[in-house]
Amino acid sequence: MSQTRSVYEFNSAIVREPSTSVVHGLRADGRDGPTYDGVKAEHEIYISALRNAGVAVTVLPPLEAFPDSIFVEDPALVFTDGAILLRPGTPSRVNETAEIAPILRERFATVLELPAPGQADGGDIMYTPKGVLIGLSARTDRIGAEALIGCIERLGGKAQVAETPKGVLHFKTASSLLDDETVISTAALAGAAAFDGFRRIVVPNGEEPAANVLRVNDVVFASAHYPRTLEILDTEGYKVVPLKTVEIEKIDAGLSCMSLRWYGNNK
Ligand code: CIR
Repeated sequence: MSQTRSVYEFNSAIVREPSTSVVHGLRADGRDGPTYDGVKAEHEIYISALRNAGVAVTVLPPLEAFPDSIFVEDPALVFTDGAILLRPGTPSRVNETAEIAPILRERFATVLELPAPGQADGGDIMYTPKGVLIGLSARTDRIGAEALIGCIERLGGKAQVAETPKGVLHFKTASSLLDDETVISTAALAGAAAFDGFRRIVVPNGEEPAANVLRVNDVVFASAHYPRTLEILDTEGYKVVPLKTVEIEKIDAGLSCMSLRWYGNNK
């Protein structure tokens, strides 16, 4: 991969407007779902935050048939040198890939497809300067992860498999890259071998969802309602953009899932 810039330097992103069916988005427990208006409001502020961070954002129309399709991070992976179409690991989301495929083919000269029968969700995939980490989870199986390593290598990158703690939806639900040397995670992932060589910041107990932050250029998007994590990030010198995630958290989502981001001239 001809990437000489930071893996969190982006000038392009794709997002998808929530559909009214987002109120039926997947969630692990029997909590009430979000309201459409609440998700829409959080999404609009998120788009503004991306634009304020210097990213050109393409907004795709809503897909009523896919309640979780606002989470465009999951059906594909994008890099400066190409894109990879994934196979999401839950039946209601598998066909989101076909919806995003033509959009990516318009923008990237190389678009690879994850070979069958493996499955992988973008939420399990973390870009780091040392290579891509692929968390195994209920959504990303070993066959999918190994096939994905092959695809990433074809694009000139490297990747390795990591473990996602039990009961956690995605690897990045519980961890994120903050800068070239630092990751933030829940206590459950703090000792992960995948993070050897990284400085580690651990979110306080009770603030686990705050581990899903999104570094975009010189700012860090973080959930607005985890005050102890916000204070740690501030003390560590990060330029934090607090964003409300109350509604999307009701369907097990965080800040990284709502965009596909890359650096390129292929917007
Ligand atoms: C799902 O279960 O697929 C959605 N309700 C949430 C997806 C969140 N995506 C992500 O963290 N990358």
